[in-house]
Amino acid sequence: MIKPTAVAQKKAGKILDRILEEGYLIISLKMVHLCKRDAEAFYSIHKDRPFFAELTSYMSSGPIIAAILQKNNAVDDYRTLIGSTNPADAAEGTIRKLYGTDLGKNAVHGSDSDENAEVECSFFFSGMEKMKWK
Ligand code: RTP
Ligand code: MG
Repeated sequence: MIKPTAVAQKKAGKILDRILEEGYLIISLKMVHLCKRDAEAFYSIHKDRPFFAELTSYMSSGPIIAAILQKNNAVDDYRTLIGSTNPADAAEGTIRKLYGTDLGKNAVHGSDSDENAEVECSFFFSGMEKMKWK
């Protein structure tokens, strides 16, 4: 996902371009404005964390862009590409360092495992939209 601030700041094109340059295929792509309940469902893994209310309010504050990306070792490589959760700690040249503002407004979301990637892809996209490239 490209998070609301990065979308509002018109960074989505640059972020998607970088993702493509790094060798990912975009399987599906959509812009949507999540309601609070959608954001709570998407981030239910964090429902007991102290930042859950703040996170879900923010993620429903404006449109986000959701994408399914395909690449070998995509989950690990994408997390390297985006950098640490807090942009202040992210390595130079990473997406969060370049386009993130702070811990909450950190430009992008990435799945943390193949299993969660499947769940998260299914949250946004239908079976037909999840078809892999050959
Ligand atoms: P994400 O799920 O968004 O890709 O980020 P992540 O794996 O790097 O971080 P995670 O621990 O899953 O946290 C999800 C999002 O919650 C916000 N957060 N706020 N206030 C806080 O202490 C705090 N900690 C995390 C961040 O925006 C993070 O991306
Ligand atoms: Mg996470």
